[in-house]
Amino acid sequence: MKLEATQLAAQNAPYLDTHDRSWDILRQQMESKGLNTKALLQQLSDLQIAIPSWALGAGGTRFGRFSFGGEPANLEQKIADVGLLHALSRSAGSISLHIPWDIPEDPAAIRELAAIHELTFDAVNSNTFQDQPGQAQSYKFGSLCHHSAEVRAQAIEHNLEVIRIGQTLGSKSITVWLADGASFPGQHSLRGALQRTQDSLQAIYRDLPEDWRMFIEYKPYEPNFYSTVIADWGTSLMLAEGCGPNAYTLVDLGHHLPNTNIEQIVATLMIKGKLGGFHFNDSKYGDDDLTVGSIKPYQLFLIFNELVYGMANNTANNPPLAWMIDASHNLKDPLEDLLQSLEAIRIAYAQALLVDQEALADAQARQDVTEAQEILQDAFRTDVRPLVREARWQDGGALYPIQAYRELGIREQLIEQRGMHTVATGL
Ligand code: PSV
Ligand code: MN
Repeated sequence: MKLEATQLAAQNAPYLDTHDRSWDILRQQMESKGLNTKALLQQLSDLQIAIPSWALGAGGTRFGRFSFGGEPANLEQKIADVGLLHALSRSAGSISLHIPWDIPEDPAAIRELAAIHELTFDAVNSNTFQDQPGQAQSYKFGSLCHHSAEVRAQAIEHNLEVIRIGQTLGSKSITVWLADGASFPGQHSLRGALQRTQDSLQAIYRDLPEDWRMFIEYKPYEPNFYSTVIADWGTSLMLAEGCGPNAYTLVDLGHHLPNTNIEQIVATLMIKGKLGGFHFNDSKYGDDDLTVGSIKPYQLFLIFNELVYGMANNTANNPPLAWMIDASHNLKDPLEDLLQSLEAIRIAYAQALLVDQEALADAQARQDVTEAQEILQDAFRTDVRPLVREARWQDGGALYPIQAYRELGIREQLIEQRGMHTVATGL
């Protein structure tokens, strides 16, 4: 299923007047502050987010899974779903695949299909946290950190295989997330596990194509509950530095203990030129994988404030970031949830672009704490939705993506085409 421009134009028509009125007010307000609205629209339009192939179906928890019907059953259908998101939002221009869940049988045909939907392939993800049927060695006690050289060799080879698959699709990066760790004190040597992980990552890095980047995720716990080998950004950074210039740390917003100051981590990594990208989501307690911006929108804004500053003052030559969502949906229709996440990301970005950085630096220099807070919150409390909507509309998307999704009966059509009981590969 593919949405045509004419369908969206007809869908937008009745809402255009209302949108125009709110956009006029905001535009005048921004221009009176000396902001360049044309440049802002361009910056928003340029922000494209990769959709994770594993988030297009019902995620579920270990206690249950509730289907939505019409879920994509294969890679072609996943691409079609991301195509729908991109047509509606004009901000989901790529897809991030997880191997072996998404091995393309005919890469050329898959590339062609993606091009029809105006999509490219972002980072490919390896999976050494599950055993696959017929696999010689088990990852039950770790993969790249494992005590056994055979297990490590198998895990290294899997990552290289993921890179080769990514190359057939035009990907330029691999994201490595390891579940490796221990659930009980004494289970393994903390030092030995870290050392072996470093060696294994270096072995993968040695074969990384020159124009590729390797992203290393970190996460404090789950599935292991006593220690995780790559538990925090510092360990990830150390391992990335141990690999070489094309290895970077990837920040998944859900991979922190409660109340961690993520914007500070972002600032620190950018100062080192070692921030590779993001997995956006939101959480209250742990790696909850909830809709972006649903729990802590101010944190998201503060993260974007650091990003906007870091991209404008890029002294360490941090390369362009990989923007990805990593979410899971148990209650909401995944496509509606992803549309909400895409909107939340652009809203936070737009708000951060409004921050008067000069005035903020000045307030900081004068130790005017009150004013510094006022400056940030003035931007955060601006309703930038008309700006985000205008950027999307100018790019040919829907003024109101979720409303359009519902009014066009997209889920109903997907159920009709694919049935009620399809199950997407993924978690
Ligand atoms: C792990 O929690 C993670 O964030 C990693 O990115 C995985 O690859 C992804 O979730 C999907 O399971
Ligand atoms: Mn992740």
